[in-house]
Amino acid sequence: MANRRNVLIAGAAAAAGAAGGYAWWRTQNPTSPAAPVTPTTPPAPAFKPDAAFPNALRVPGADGLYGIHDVTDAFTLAAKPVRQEIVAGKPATLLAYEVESQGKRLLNPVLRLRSGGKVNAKLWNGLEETSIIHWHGLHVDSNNDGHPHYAVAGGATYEYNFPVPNRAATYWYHPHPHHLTGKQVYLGLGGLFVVEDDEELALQKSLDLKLGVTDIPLVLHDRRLDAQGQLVFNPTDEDKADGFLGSQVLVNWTPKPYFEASTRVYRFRILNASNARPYKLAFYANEQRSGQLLPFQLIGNDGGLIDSPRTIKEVFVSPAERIDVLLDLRNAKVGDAITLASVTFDPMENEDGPEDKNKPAEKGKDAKPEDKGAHEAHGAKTDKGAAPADVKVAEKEKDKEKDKSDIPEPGVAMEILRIHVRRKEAYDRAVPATLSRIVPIAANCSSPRLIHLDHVKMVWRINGQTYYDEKTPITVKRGATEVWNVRNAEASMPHPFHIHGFQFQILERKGSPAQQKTLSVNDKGLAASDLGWKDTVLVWPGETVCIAIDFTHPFKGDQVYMIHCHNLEHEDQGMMLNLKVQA
Ligand SMILES: [Cu+2]
Repeated sequence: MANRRNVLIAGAAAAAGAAGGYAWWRTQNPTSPAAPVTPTTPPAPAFKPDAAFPNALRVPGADGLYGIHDVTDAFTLAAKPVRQEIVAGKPATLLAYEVESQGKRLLNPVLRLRSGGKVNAKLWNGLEETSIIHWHGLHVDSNNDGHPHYAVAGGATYEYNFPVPNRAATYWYHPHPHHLTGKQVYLGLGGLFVVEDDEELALQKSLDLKLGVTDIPLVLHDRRLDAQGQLVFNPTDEDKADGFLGSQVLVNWTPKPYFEASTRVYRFRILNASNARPYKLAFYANEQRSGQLLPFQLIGNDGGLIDSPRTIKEVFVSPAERIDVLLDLRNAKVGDAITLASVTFDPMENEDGPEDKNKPAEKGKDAKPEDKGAHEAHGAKTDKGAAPADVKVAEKEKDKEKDKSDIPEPGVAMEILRIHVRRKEAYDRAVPATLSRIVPIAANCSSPRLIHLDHVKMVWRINGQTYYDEKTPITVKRGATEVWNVRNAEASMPHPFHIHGFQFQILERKGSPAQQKTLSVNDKGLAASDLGWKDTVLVWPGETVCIAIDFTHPFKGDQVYMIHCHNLEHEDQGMMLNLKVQA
């Protein structure tokens, strides 16, 4: 079985190379050094990034912003304002977690440790307001979870002491003080928490992956920057209701970034750290912007590796979700350019109810030929036909854009990262057919607990309720396996639903919009990005997502966690409830 899968993957790549089919467009590139006329390979021509993406992507390294910190001994995270360039030559004020380690200064470090390892960390709050750190995705007790109840004042500290039993995955950490999470995350606070185990290390070895070199975290933040390169955060009432959106997507705090690659397999660990913007991520060849999307392999989600690689072309990633993907550039040519983009979608596709929707063929009849150009200009054409439904969306979004200056509405296409293939590399590794074993939680959706996402008098609520520190409206028994139907109202918005302290499994999507159904990989309506273990799930208007959670834990006494929408403006306005796990 393993061999057969390897053959299929290798075969597909070889066929694509021969036929020019899947991706590797065949435009002649005069600067390509692929066919040297002299015995010595000429030096690669001077590299000039294109004007649209002029800045080298910041990647995690030994120090500075996103420097890698291997967690061994106790350390202090100082949350404070720092001077940091976002736009080159324009130092900006950013909030960051500063860690001093072995003479190095790290900001928002990538914390890395082995599964089963211990964290002994002190938060020093150097802000002029309360704060607390939430370890997003980690299975810890309430004292260490970063519940807003434990937020500390400026100048105060909070001690964290916990083991990390989680399997290998890309988790993250960010502030969680009530009413202030959106602002503090937006202004810079947050970082990745990479857990490794034997399975993960075996994968790194088999694919020759190295964090920060060929295993690249991509943290997506949509942000508004002023002419001085400073972050702008001034939410209006409308922004508070919808979520605060940026005008451009920064990657690892790099605006308009490019990444130089060689002809091999790259891993991208993508975190959507945006306050409110969901993305529909895809790769396409730069010269064929209107052409087909490139396949890539999804290998993991929020809670780590899935069972086996899934070849996909598009994936929704809502705020706080992570995806782990492989991009195979073995058949690319030096000089090729690939773009990572968010392609067009309709965040409100289902708002009139799923019954009237999911009929792309009928919608298609309305499409006018001239719409196609506008669609292609958005770089959003898929290989699933002309996608005329998307054309109308693009037009609708364009109208909205006019109203809202330079802030693209959710679902408007945005280019994110340019990847330039710069070097030939001999690379003969094969992607393993089996990545992990996911043991399904024994449960079905027959008698679920209902979690209803809706608004009351235009304020977002869960089960009609808002957040009170002292109230615990959701109580479950320790050790219980619960099944929840997370149902979003039709007249709603996409809500990324997050549970603290426990990874869950998605059992079924019901009443999904067509754009979600199209990505299904099984008869339960799950996309590849829904497989395996999750801590956050995107729920569309009119949709119900059935999830299973095992509330087993090793901690003493009652534990109080939370459930909330990870649109940070929704969370801050109270779309959040305490979740008590009763001993
Ligand atoms: Cu929400």
